[in-house]
Amino acid sequence: MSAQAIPVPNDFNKVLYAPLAEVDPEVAQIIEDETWRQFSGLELIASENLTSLATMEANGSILTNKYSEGLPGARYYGGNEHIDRLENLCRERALKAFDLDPKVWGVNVQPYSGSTANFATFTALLEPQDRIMGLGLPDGGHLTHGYYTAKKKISASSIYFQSFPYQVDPKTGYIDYERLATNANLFKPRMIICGGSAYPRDWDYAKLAATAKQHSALLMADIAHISGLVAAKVQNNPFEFCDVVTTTTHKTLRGPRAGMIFFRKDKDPEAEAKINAAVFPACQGGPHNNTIAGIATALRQVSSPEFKEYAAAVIKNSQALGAKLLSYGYKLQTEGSANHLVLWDLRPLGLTGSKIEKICDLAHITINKNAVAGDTSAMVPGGVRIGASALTSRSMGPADMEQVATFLHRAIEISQVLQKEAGSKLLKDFVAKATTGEGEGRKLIEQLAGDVQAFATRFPLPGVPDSSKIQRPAGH
Ligand code: DSN
Repeated sequence: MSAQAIPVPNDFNKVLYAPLAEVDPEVAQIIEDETWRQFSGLELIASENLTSLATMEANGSILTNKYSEGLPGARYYGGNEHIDRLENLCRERALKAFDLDPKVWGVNVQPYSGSTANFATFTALLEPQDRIMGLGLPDGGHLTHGYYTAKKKISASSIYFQSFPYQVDPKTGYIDYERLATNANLFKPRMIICGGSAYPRDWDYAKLAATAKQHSALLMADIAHISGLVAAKVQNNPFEFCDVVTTTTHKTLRGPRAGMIFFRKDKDPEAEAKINAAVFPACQGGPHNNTIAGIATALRQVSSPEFKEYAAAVIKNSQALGAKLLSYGYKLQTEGSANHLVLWDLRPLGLTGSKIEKICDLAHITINKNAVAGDTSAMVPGGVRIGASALTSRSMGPADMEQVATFLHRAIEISQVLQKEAGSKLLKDFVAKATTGEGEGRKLIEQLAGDVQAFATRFPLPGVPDSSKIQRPAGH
């Protein structure tokens, strides 16, 4: 067949064919700035990672155009023959990545995020006002596991369900499973939720399953943070004990931003129908097919031997960073880490998480303030959470993580100088000195920022085929 000439688009449609830099220089500039920030800084947010070029290509593809409410083979729109293939492939890869028997487990890959995956799971398996127990937010749990305060029900999971959190032992920082069991005897939960956002240790699913069984409660694991480590079998396996497992896809799993729900089909023959109906139409509309393509691509990588090496390296790196911080005499919750993160208790230093987050930001080190066990005010968290997943994706090893810990140590020393210079403990005075002051503290921040950039730019940035071509944008 001879090639036919395709007419050029008419004037008002020309915009549909031009590259971003041409049609929207403002957004293009923001992307360029953010690329430089990711390349020239140290990304230590425990819930973040740096996904692959292939995943980004899939995620930014033409699949974004398609509506496909429903499931493969049963859609509310025509034209879904390729989307059906894609979603089936993604589901197959999801089960394979976690080594799950498709006769026993099913998966829904449509959730837009971890939060909606969790709410859809509650919608599917609970009645309104049923009782749930999850790890409390100030103890390292996640908002969506029933968080509320004395004044307000914050998460929808506490608005529509009765929530009674469990806690870590404030002395050790480890989950207090015995107290959980005692409280479960009183509260009689319908569901126990394992999983957290800032818990540096592995989970004893067998213990939680025993407590759940005693009350005929469902056991759910939200493995958002650790799913890459679970898939690589370098953490305990929740699938052995849980009825339902949710995850995000962009943390240790290193995919695009989304969620998944795995459900056991053999114990509850209706689980599949209930979960699927809860995702759509109960909680969501059309799936984001471009994202599902990104998940599928990431899951293919997860099943590779290299990913298993990556996951093991994440834990080694987190432990190397923790050990170096401990060697400076700092206090870590649980004295270290068994996964991708450490939780650093700053209270013995007279510093707050907000101050260290701010100093680190000024020095191109990205971390987040976080409550530590025993914190009395959620507004002034006493620690910071530090994760190793993203820097491990940048090919850093334990010696590099020790260097990172040395930078963090300098950030602490600088904060102590600034605190003295500010003459008060107020955050606003501290920030003023850190940003506009002309004292020693400000000078030290600039030195640290320079050293961090020089170090970070030695490592490649995933998703960018040739990092040496990344330009420092004007004004940075
Ligand atoms: N916001 C994520 C975290 O930082 O842990 C969880 O959703």
